[in-house]
Amino acid sequence: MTQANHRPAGTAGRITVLGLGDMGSAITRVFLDHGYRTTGWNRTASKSAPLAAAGATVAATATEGVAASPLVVICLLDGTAVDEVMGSVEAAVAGKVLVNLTSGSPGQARANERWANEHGAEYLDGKIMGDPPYVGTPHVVLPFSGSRSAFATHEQTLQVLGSIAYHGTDAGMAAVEFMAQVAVAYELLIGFLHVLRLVQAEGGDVAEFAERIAGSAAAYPPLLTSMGKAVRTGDHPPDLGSLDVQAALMDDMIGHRESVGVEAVRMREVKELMERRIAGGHGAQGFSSLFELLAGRS
Ligand code: FVH
Repeated sequence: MTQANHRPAGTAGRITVLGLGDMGSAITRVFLDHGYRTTGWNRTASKSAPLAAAGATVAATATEGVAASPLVVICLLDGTAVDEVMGSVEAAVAGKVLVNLTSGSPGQARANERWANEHGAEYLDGKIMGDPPYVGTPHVVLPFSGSRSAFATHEQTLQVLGSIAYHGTDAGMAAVEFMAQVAVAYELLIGFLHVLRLVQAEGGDVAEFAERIAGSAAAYPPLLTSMGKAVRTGDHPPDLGSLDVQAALMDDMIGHRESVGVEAVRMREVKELMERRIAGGHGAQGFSSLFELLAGRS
């Protein structure tokens, strides 16, 4: 093990980062900047050099890295890499807290926690919502889940990475949060692109239209939170007006799109759900009540 600068022995304030790619390197630098005695390991050793120059200790093997600190942060490419590296350090993880920040599914997180617990380690799963240059600022959001005691013990340390939140003892919930947040973006933005297609097909200026939508986006936060409460309680006030009124527009929405060669699959889904909900006697309720049909209720 090479140490860039000599520090007293002992493990207080010691952190190890396994994986010194773009994100792992950014995380290591933030820990160093906050005075943590940080050890780094990377499969390709050359990537460790800049971190050594910044004051990190470089571990020659992942096992050496795990042995160096009570808190081990894992930031590798994917679940396969995590499985490979964890498989190579099995004996060393006993008594450690493993914090896995690698992207992955809720199922992978739960399997990782089982593996860690079977090998005498505590496990926290975390996901990184933000890019490497912003690590260490509030702009990077990190949901965590898994061991409540491990989170309580290391919360202050993890807070240096960005805006953190604990999502409960189910190790999969950080991944659920990450996937859901990304899904909202993709669901909203693919619909937005289809609307831009509509505007363009009618000769409108898509950038000017986007500016107008951006200007009206302020109306969405209260609508989203009220719809979340409506879905939780099952009480669906007429949010965008009643379904009876909203449904009356749908044929025109679909017909217009198809008249200019723009797909209408999402509008057809909305129309079909509205009509089913109205037929079920819920025409006075709002758009949020379509959730009941998505959840398999009439
Ligand atoms: N970069 C970003 O903007 C996003 C932001 C949101 C979160 N993601 C996730 O962060 C994880 C790491 O991403 P990254 O950007 O650091 O990725 P790379 O720069 O490609 O570094 C990957 C590291 O993983 C190591 N690695 C890959 N496969 C293996 C393996 N089989 N065994 C051991 N290590 C492996 C790789 O090592 P090397 O190629 O340098 O030897 C890098 O250290 C990721 O989950 C993103 O989804 C980033």
